Amino acid sequence: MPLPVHTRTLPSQRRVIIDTDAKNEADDQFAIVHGLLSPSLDVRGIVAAHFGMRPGRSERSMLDSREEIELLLDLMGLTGKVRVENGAPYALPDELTPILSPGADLIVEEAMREDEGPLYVAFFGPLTNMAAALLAEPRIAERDVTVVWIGGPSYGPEPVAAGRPEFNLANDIVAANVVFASDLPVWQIPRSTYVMTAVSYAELDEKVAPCGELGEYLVRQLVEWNAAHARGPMEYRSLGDSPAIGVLLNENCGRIVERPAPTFRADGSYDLDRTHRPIRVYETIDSRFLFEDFFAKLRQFARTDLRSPRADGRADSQIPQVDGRTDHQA
Ligand SMILES: [Ca+2]
Repeated sequence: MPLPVHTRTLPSQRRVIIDTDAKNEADDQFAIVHGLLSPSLDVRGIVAAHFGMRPGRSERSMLDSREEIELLLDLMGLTGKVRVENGAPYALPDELTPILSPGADLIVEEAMREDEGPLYVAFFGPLTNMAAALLAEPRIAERDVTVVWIGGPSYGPEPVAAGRPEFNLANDIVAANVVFASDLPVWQIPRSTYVMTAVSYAELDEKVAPCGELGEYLVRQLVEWNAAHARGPMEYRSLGDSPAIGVLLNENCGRIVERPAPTFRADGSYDLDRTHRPIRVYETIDSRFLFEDFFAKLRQFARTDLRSPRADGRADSQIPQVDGRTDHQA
Protein backbone atom coordinates (compact mmCIF):
# COMPACT_ATOMS: atom_id res chain seq x y z
CA MET A 1 0.00 0.00 0.00
CA PRO A 2 1.42 3.43 -0.86
CA LEU A 3 2.55 5.60 2.01
CA PRO A 4 -0.22 8.06 2.96
CA VAL A 5 0.98 11.60 2.39
CA HIS A 6 0.09 12.46 5.98
CA THR A 7 2.78 10.30 7.47
CA ARG A 8 5.63 11.57 5.32
CA THR A 9 8.05 13.85 7.10
CA LEU A 10 9.66 16.55 4.98
CA PRO A 11 12.87 18.32 5.99
CA SER A 12 11.33 21.76 5.63
CA GLN A 13 8.04 23.50 4.99
CA ARG A 14 6.91 26.75 3.44
CA ARG A 15 5.20 29.01 5.96
CA VAL A 16 1.86 30.00 4.46
CA ILE A 17 -1.26 32.04 5.21
CA ILE A 18 -4.31 31.42 3.04
CA ASP A 19 -6.69 34.39 2.50
CA THR A 20 -9.88 33.25 0.81
CA ASP A 21 -13.30 34.52 -0.26
CA ALA A 22 -14.32 30.93 0.32
CA LYS A 23 -18.04 31.24 -0.44
CA ASN A 24 -17.86 33.45 -3.53
CA GLU A 25 -18.47 30.45 -5.77
CA ALA A 26 -17.22 26.86 -5.82
CA ASP A 27 -13.47 26.79 -6.38
CA ASP A 28 -11.84 28.20 -3.24
CA GLN A 29 -12.92 25.07 -1.40
CA PHE A 30 -10.71 22.83 -3.56
CA ALA A 31 -7.67 25.08 -3.09
CA ILE A 32 -8.14 25.32 0.69
CA VAL A 33 -8.33 21.54 1.02
CA HIS A 34 -5.32 21.12 -1.28
CA GLY A 35 -3.26 23.50 0.84
CA LEU A 36 -4.16 21.76 4.09
CA LEU A 37 -3.37 18.32 2.64
CA SER A 38 0.11 19.34 1.44
CA PRO A 39 2.90 18.31 3.81
CA SER A 40 5.36 20.87 2.42
CA LEU A 41 3.03 23.73 3.37
CA ASP A 42 2.89 24.93 6.98
CA VAL A 43 -0.49 26.68 6.96
CA ARG A 44 -0.27 29.12 9.85
CA GLY A 45 -3.82 30.33 9.42
CA ILE A 46 -6.74 31.00 7.12
CA VAL A 47 -8.23 34.48 6.73
CA ALA A 48 -11.86 34.91 5.67
CA ALA A 49 -12.16 37.50 2.87
CA HIS A 50 -15.11 39.50 1.59
CA PHE A 51 -16.20 39.21 -2.01
CA GLY A 52 -17.84 42.52 -2.61
CA MET A 53 -21.28 43.83 -1.93
CA ARG A 54 -22.65 44.01 -5.45
CA PRO A 55 -26.32 43.22 -6.20
CA GLY A 56 -27.10 39.54 -5.86
CA ARG A 57 -24.22 38.95 -3.45
CA SER A 58 -24.52 38.73 0.27
CA GLU A 59 -23.79 41.85 2.28
CA ARG A 60 -22.17 39.58 4.83
CA SER A 61 -19.81 37.97 2.34
CA MET A 62 -16.79 37.83 4.66
CA LEU A 63 -18.84 35.97 7.27
CA ASP A 64 -20.12 33.61 4.57
CA SER A 65 -16.47 32.87 3.76
CA ARG A 66 -15.75 32.25 7.44
CA GLU A 67 -18.59 29.75 7.71
CA GLU A 68 -17.41 27.91 4.60
CA ILE A 69 -13.85 27.67 5.96
CA GLU A 70 -15.20 26.27 9.24
CA LEU A 71 -17.35 23.76 7.33
CA LEU A 72 -14.33 22.48 5.40
CA LEU A 73 -12.25 22.18 8.57
CA ASP A 74 -15.07 20.18 10.14
CA LEU A 75 -15.21 17.84 7.14
CA MET A 76 -11.43 17.35 7.49
CA GLY A 77 -11.54 16.74 11.24
CA LEU A 78 -9.46 19.90 11.78
CA THR A 79 -11.85 22.09 13.72
CA GLY A 80 -9.83 24.02 16.31
CA LYS A 81 -6.54 22.81 14.83
CA VAL A 82 -6.09 25.55 12.23
CA ARG A 83 -6.23 29.22 13.13
CA VAL A 84 -9.06 31.06 11.33
CA GLU A 85 -9.49 34.84 11.46
CA ASN A 86 -11.96 37.30 9.99
CA GLY A 87 -10.67 39.77 7.44
CA ALA A 88 -12.16 43.12 6.44
CA PRO A 89 -15.87 43.03 5.60
CA TYR A 90 -15.46 45.26 2.54
CA ALA A 91 -12.92 46.99 0.29
CA LEU A 92 -10.51 49.69 1.47
CA PRO A 93 -11.93 53.23 1.26
CA ASP A 94 -8.67 54.72 -0.10
CA GLU A 95 -4.96 53.97 -0.46
CA LEU A 96 -4.03 55.41 2.94
CA THR A 97 -6.62 53.93 5.30
CA PRO A 98 -6.32 50.34 6.50
CA ILE A 99 -9.34 48.36 7.68
CA LEU A 100 -8.05 46.72 10.82
CA SER A 101 -9.16 43.12 11.38
CA PRO A 102 -7.98 39.96 13.10
CA GLY A 103 -7.05 38.66 9.64
CA ALA A 104 -4.79 41.63 8.91
CA ASP A 105 -3.33 41.23 12.41
CA LEU A 106 -2.48 37.59 11.63
CA ILE A 107 -0.62 38.66 8.48
CA VAL A 108 1.32 41.32 10.43
CA GLU A 109 2.11 38.88 13.24
CA GLU A 110 3.49 36.20 10.93
CA ALA A 111 5.32 38.71 8.73
CA MET A 112 7.13 40.25 11.71
CA ARG A 113 8.20 36.92 13.28
CA GLU A 114 11.95 36.64 13.68
CA ASP A 115 13.93 33.60 12.55
CA GLU A 116 11.03 31.78 10.92
CA GLY A 117 12.11 32.15 7.31
CA PRO A 118 10.05 33.34 4.37
CA LEU A 119 6.29 33.85 4.58
CA TYR A 120 3.94 33.31 1.65
CA VAL A 121 0.47 34.86 1.78
CA ALA A 122 -1.83 33.33 -0.83
CA PHE A 123 -4.88 35.34 -1.87
CA PHE A 124 -7.78 33.53 -3.56
CA GLY A 125 -9.82 36.76 -3.63
CA PRO A 126 -9.23 40.50 -3.20
CA LEU A 127 -5.98 41.87 -1.77
CA THR A 128 -7.80 43.86 0.92
CA ASN A 129 -6.20 42.22 3.96
CA MET A 130 -2.66 42.39 2.53
CA ALA A 131 -3.04 46.10 1.77
CA ALA A 132 -4.55 46.68 5.21
CA ALA A 133 -1.65 44.87 6.87
CA LEU A 134 0.86 46.92 4.84
CA LEU A 135 -0.82 50.20 5.71
CA ALA A 136 -1.05 49.25 9.37
CA GLU A 137 2.56 48.00 9.56
CA PRO A 138 4.71 49.35 6.70
CA ARG A 139 7.78 47.43 7.97
CA ILE A 140 6.20 44.32 6.41
CA ALA A 141 7.57 45.54 3.08
CA GLU A 142 11.09 45.00 4.43
CA ARG A 143 10.39 41.41 5.53
CA ASP A 144 10.72 38.22 3.50
CA VAL A 145 7.04 38.12 2.56
CA THR A 146 5.75 37.03 -0.85
CA VAL A 147 2.22 37.75 -2.02
CA VAL A 148 0.65 35.10 -4.26
CA TRP A 149 -2.45 36.46 -5.97
CA ILE A 150 -5.15 34.93 -8.11
CA GLY A 151 -6.37 38.04 -9.90
CA GLY A 152 -6.07 40.73 -12.50
CA PRO A 153 -6.93 40.60 -16.19
CA SER A 154 -4.84 39.17 -19.01
CA TYR A 155 -1.71 41.05 -20.05
CA GLY A 156 -2.55 40.15 -23.62
CA PRO A 157 -3.98 42.47 -26.25
CA GLU A 158 -7.60 41.72 -25.46
CA PRO A 159 -9.26 44.73 -23.75
CA VAL A 160 -11.11 44.50 -20.45
CA ALA A 161 -14.78 44.39 -21.42
CA ALA A 162 -16.64 47.47 -20.28
CA GLY A 163 -18.28 46.86 -16.93
CA ARG A 164 -16.66 43.42 -16.57
CA PRO A 165 -13.35 43.83 -14.72
CA GLU A 166 -11.65 40.72 -13.35
CA PHE A 167 -13.59 39.58 -10.26
CA ASN A 168 -10.91 39.52 -7.54
CA LEU A 169 -9.49 42.82 -8.72
CA ALA A 170 -12.91 44.45 -8.96
CA ASN A 171 -13.65 43.59 -5.34
CA ASP A 172 -10.84 45.92 -4.21
CA ILE A 173 -8.95 47.87 -6.87
CA VAL A 174 -7.58 50.22 -4.20
CA ALA A 175 -5.98 47.32 -2.30
CA ALA A 176 -4.47 45.92 -5.49
CA ASN A 177 -2.86 49.29 -6.18
CA VAL A 178 -1.44 49.46 -2.64
CA VAL A 179 0.14 46.00 -2.93
CA PHE A 180 1.38 46.47 -6.51
CA ALA A 181 3.01 49.80 -5.60
CA SER A 182 4.78 48.30 -2.56
CA ASP A 183 8.19 46.63 -2.45
CA LEU A 184 6.75 43.18 -1.69
CA PRO A 185 7.48 40.34 -4.11
CA VAL A 186 4.27 39.41 -5.93
CA TRP A 187 3.51 36.22 -7.83
CA GLN A 188 0.45 37.06 -9.91
CA ILE A 189 -1.74 34.48 -11.61
CA PRO A 190 -3.98 36.55 -13.90
CA ARG A 191 -7.37 35.52 -15.22
CA SER A 192 -6.04 34.32 -18.58
CA THR A 193 -3.96 31.76 -16.66
CA TYR A 194 -6.28 30.77 -13.85
CA VAL A 195 -9.22 29.97 -16.15
CA MET A 196 -7.14 27.21 -17.77
CA THR A 197 -8.00 24.89 -14.90
CA ALA A 198 -11.32 23.38 -15.95
CA VAL A 199 -12.36 20.02 -14.54
CA SER A 200 -15.43 18.17 -15.81
CA TYR A 201 -18.23 16.53 -13.86
CA ALA A 202 -17.12 13.12 -15.14
CA GLU A 203 -13.61 13.67 -13.78
CA LEU A 204 -14.91 14.98 -10.45
CA ASP A 205 -17.36 12.07 -10.16
CA GLU A 206 -14.54 9.58 -10.72
CA LYS A 207 -11.76 11.21 -8.70
CA VAL A 208 -13.26 13.46 -6.03
CA ALA A 209 -16.81 12.45 -5.14
CA PRO A 210 -15.83 8.94 -3.93
CA CYS A 211 -13.37 10.46 -1.41
CA GLY A 212 -15.54 10.37 1.69
CA GLU A 213 -17.79 13.08 3.05
CA LEU A 214 -15.25 15.75 2.05
CA GLY A 215 -15.04 14.66 -1.59
CA GLU A 216 -18.80 14.31 -1.82
CA TYR A 217 -19.28 17.84 -0.50
CA LEU A 218 -16.71 19.40 -2.83
CA VAL A 219 -18.44 18.00 -5.90
CA ARG A 220 -21.99 18.60 -4.69
CA GLN A 221 -21.43 22.27 -3.91
CA LEU A 222 -19.77 22.80 -7.30
CA VAL A 223 -22.65 21.19 -9.21
CA GLU A 224 -25.17 23.16 -7.14
CA TRP A 225 -23.32 26.38 -7.93
CA ASN A 226 -23.44 25.70 -11.66
CA ALA A 227 -27.11 24.74 -11.47
CA ALA A 228 -27.90 28.06 -9.81
CA HIS A 229 -25.64 30.35 -11.83
CA ALA A 230 -24.48 28.85 -15.14
CA ARG A 231 -25.99 30.12 -18.34
CA GLY A 232 -26.63 27.32 -20.77
CA PRO A 233 -25.37 23.73 -20.65
CA MET A 234 -22.28 23.26 -18.49
CA GLU A 235 -20.59 20.11 -17.23
CA TYR A 236 -17.34 21.62 -15.98
CA ARG A 237 -15.97 24.37 -13.81
CA SER A 238 -12.56 26.08 -13.59
CA LEU A 239 -10.87 25.53 -10.24
CA GLY A 240 -9.24 28.91 -10.62
CA ASP A 241 -7.91 29.32 -7.09
CA SER A 242 -5.91 26.09 -7.12
CA PRO A 243 -2.93 27.53 -9.08
CA ALA A 244 -2.00 29.55 -5.98
CA ILE A 245 -1.37 26.25 -4.20
CA GLY A 246 0.33 24.80 -7.28
CA VAL A 247 2.99 27.52 -7.39
CA LEU A 248 3.61 27.18 -3.64
CA LEU A 249 4.17 23.44 -4.06
CA ASN A 250 6.29 23.91 -7.17
CA GLU A 251 7.47 27.37 -8.21
CA ASN A 252 7.92 26.11 -11.76
CA CYS A 253 4.31 25.04 -12.04
CA GLY A 254 3.89 27.39 -15.00
CA ARG A 255 5.72 29.69 -17.38
CA ILE A 256 7.02 32.73 -15.52
CA VAL A 257 7.65 36.19 -16.89
CA GLU A 258 8.92 39.17 -14.95
CA ARG A 259 7.25 42.46 -15.74
CA PRO A 260 7.00 45.85 -14.03
CA ALA A 261 4.07 45.92 -11.61
CA PRO A 262 1.35 47.98 -13.26
CA THR A 263 -1.18 50.37 -11.78
CA PHE A 264 -4.86 49.43 -12.05
CA ARG A 265 -7.31 51.91 -13.50
CA ALA A 266 -10.77 52.31 -12.01
CA ASP A 267 -12.27 50.22 -14.84
CA GLY A 268 -10.02 47.28 -13.96
CA SER A 269 -7.59 47.66 -16.87
CA TYR A 270 -3.81 47.94 -16.53
CA ASP A 271 -2.07 51.29 -16.79
CA LEU A 272 1.29 50.11 -18.16
CA ASP A 273 2.68 53.63 -18.20
CA ARG A 274 2.63 53.87 -14.40
CA THR A 275 4.72 50.96 -13.17
CA HIS A 276 6.71 49.85 -10.14
CA ARG A 277 9.31 47.17 -9.30
CA PRO A 278 9.21 43.92 -11.30
CA ILE A 279 6.81 41.19 -10.23
CA ARG A 280 6.44 37.57 -11.28
CA VAL A 281 3.52 36.76 -13.58
CA TYR A 282 2.52 33.19 -14.37
CA GLU A 283 1.47 32.99 -18.02
CA THR A 284 0.57 29.29 -17.90
CA ILE A 285 -0.14 26.69 -15.25
CA ASP A 286 0.83 23.00 -15.22
CA SER A 287 -2.64 21.70 -14.53
CA ARG A 288 -1.51 18.07 -14.84
CA PHE A 289 0.82 18.44 -11.88
CA LEU A 290 -1.66 20.62 -10.00
CA PHE A 291 -4.72 18.39 -10.20
CA GLU A 292 -3.13 14.96 -10.20
CA ASP A 293 -1.41 16.01 -6.97
CA PHE A 294 -4.73 17.18 -5.53
CA PHE A 295 -6.63 14.06 -6.56
CA ALA A 296 -3.92 11.82 -5.10
CA LYS A 297 -3.77 13.70 -1.80
CA LEU A 298 -7.55 13.63 -1.48
CA ARG A 299 -7.66 9.87 -2.15
CA GLN A 300 -4.90 9.29 0.42
CA PHE A 301 -6.72 11.48 2.94
CA ALA A 302 -9.99 9.60 2.44
CA ARG A 303 -8.19 6.28 2.88
CA THR A 304 -6.52 7.44 6.10
CA ASP A 305 -9.79 8.96 7.26
CA LEU A 306 -11.58 5.62 6.96
CA ARG A 307 -8.80 3.67 8.64
CA SER A 308 -8.88 5.57 11.90
CA PRO A 309 -12.47 6.26 13.01
CA ARG A 310 -12.87 8.47 16.06
CA ALA A 311 -15.05 7.72 19.03
CA ASP A 312 -17.70 10.13 17.78
CA GLY A 313 -17.97 8.28 14.51
CA ARG A 314 -16.15 10.86 12.40
CA ALA A 315 -12.76 9.85 11.08
CA ASP A 316 -9.77 11.43 12.71
CA SER A 317 -7.29 12.82 10.21
CA GLN A 318 -3.74 12.68 11.43
CA ILE A 319 -2.06 15.53 9.62
CA PRO A 320 1.21 16.20 11.42
CA GLN A 321 1.88 19.64 9.96
CA VAL A 322 -1.37 20.87 11.46
CA ASP A 323 -1.69 18.69 14.56
CA GLY A 324 1.72 19.72 15.84
CA ARG A 325 0.92 23.41 15.99
CA THR A 326 -1.05 23.73 19.19
CA ASP A 327 0.40 27.21 19.68
CA HIS A 328 -1.61 28.46 16.70
CA GLN A 329 -4.99 27.07 17.64
CA ALA A 330 -7.87 29.43 17.14
CA1 LIG B 1 -11.81 32.86 -4.74
